[in-house]
Amino acid sequence: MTIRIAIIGAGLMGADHARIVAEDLPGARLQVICDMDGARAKTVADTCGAADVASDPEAVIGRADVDAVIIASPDFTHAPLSKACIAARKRALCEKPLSQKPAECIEVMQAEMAAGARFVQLGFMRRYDQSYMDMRAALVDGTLGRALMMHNFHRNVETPAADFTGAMAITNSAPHEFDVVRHVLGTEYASIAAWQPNRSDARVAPVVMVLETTDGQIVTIEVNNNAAYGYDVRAELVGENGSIAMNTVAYTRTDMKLASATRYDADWRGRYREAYLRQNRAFLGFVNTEIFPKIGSDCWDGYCAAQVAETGARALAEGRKLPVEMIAKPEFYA
Ligand code: ISE
Repeated sequence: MTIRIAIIGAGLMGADHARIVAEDLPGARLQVICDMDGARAKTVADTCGAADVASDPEAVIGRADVDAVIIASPDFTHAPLSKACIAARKRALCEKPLSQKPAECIEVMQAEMAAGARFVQLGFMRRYDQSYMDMRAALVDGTLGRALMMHNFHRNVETPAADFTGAMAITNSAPHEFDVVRHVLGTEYASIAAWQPNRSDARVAPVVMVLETTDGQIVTIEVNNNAAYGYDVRAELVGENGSIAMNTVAYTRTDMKLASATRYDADWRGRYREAYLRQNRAFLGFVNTEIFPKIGSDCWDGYCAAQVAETGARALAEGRKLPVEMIAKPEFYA
């Protein structure tokens, strides 16, 4: 059976998901592109060959000719639209974050629990990136020994908006790190502290975080949303037997005029191309089998990321380390 997919939101990520569904997802068909901006929806639909365009997301979710939904609309719509998908009993791949408010994540979990099944997979695609998969495998099979530390760098060329703040670096960009690190380590966070150096201009400075896990590991995270030179993500997992570091991913190197150079992408879509593809294939498997993908992010993971992000933003504002206080994990998400 061909799965008919609706994409809600035709911005950068919506357009990327549309391309993946159209070109790289055998067994799926692009049914509807939904966006408040009709011209934008039409451009993506025409480029990717979607059957239809629409502007009302709730109506799209309810359509009989839509089997599954990809939510790529603005962050504040993620939780309400996830709940609409649960109510319609349709599987959704929801871009991160589920919500920036932990309480709203809990509401989505409650809706799923009441429905008695999982419906929402979150777009924390880095879990499907080979570098992090290698790190996780080395911990699971024991070759690296006990994990001690994980160091992470997350650099964007520039902020998406001029009024971007340090708190937003923690609630918007850092959730990728929060999620993938707790996935690799298989643990939760106990505390977080955050600081920023001074810049010479009004742009948002990097945020540097130090976290302790409940299992006694130390995690460092730098998020620099104004790194200027390119999109650059690095990570190193240090265990008792050695360390595993992510290599810079570049398909080519140019040697010329006594110099050797590799290129950086301007944003994350190239760096994580393979991860998005694997994630979306896993989502299609979820739609077909109703079995939640083995390494996918669920609503509990969305709640955890939101809770640590919210605590991190407070730790930055207060200039001190704060405990990460989480609700007990519902049995449903075990
Ligand atoms: C941005 O918020 C994202 O969601 C991207 O996936 C991430 O890679 C990027 O660095 C973030 O700033």
